[in-house]
Amino acid sequence: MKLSFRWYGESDPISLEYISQIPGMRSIVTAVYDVKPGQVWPEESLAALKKDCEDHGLIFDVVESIPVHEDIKLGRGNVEELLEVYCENIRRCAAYGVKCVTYNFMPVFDWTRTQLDKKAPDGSTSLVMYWDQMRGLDPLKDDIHLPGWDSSYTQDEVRELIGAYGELGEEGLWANLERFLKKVIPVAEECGVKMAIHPDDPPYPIFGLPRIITCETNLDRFLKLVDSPANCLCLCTGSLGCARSNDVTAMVRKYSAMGRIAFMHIRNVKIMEDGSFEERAHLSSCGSLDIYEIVRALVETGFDGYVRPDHGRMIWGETGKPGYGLYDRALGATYINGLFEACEKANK
Ligand code: DNO
Repeated sequence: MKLSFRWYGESDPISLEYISQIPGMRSIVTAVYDVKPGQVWPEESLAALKKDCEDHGLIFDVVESIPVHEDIKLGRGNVEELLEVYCENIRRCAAYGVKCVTYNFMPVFDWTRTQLDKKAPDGSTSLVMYWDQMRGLDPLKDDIHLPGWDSSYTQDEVRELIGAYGELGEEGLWANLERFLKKVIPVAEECGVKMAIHPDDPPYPIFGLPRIITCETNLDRFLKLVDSPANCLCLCTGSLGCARSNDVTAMVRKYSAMGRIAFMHIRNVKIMEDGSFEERAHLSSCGSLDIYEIVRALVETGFDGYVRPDHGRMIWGETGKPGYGLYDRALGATYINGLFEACEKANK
């Protein structure tokens, strides 16, 4: 596996120097952040990312994310032109050494949580989604801004988008995803890039918006849409893991054996009795997922893709971007390293 760490570019309070000091750290996962979805990424920005990483002994070879414009997902407006831009961005990333591009196909919102700083008894804080905080919220009526939602949309735009996705429905979203893949995957194949779709987080409908990258049946369907080694998963254990019905270890074993996981986001999550969930420390005993079994499944299936510790808690008084502090993600990286070393030695 190739150990990686997400870095938000120059404005990230965590320096590349600090990241490079984490044992075994190899790759940087980042993106061009000052360009809107649907626009071409400037070559100078990509060149600067590559150079910054190299100056710190790190490799810029994973992009998270090239965002998919809502009009591509909705299949409206100038889709062909937007798809062209998307392909051009893949080509440009590849020219600067990128081997894996992450994206998602979630309508309107990326991940959904109800609170970003829930305090645990030990004083650490983390992201949570509690149903009793969600219930009663109606984005069509209320002026709500849940954490993680794109603040660039006005409330009216959000309402319009929700209406449009309601009309589109799940099958419509599948059709638009297929159209996207049929255009993009051949380009990725040509330039040696693996496209890695991130699952919906959480993997069930929120406010009636269609969600399709959610479970084994749907992941099977997704991989068959374009049956290519460049059409892969970014298997996020914490996203799939907050639906009790998902057997994350079995999914990892199956898709890794098929060679269709390009990128692993590893983190733990605790599912509560009512289906709410809390992000927890990476250690298996801290949450509902068995991280040891997940790593063992990867090792036994010869996984050689990218791995990153995913969201960390805020600990030791650190402040910053929720989920993306240094300390707990570094602890996560070290734990992941330990599990891989043990599983690899046992597997010899
Ligand atoms: C959350 C991340 C996601 C992910 C996107 C990929 O912290 O894992 O925001 O980057 O869904 O497009």
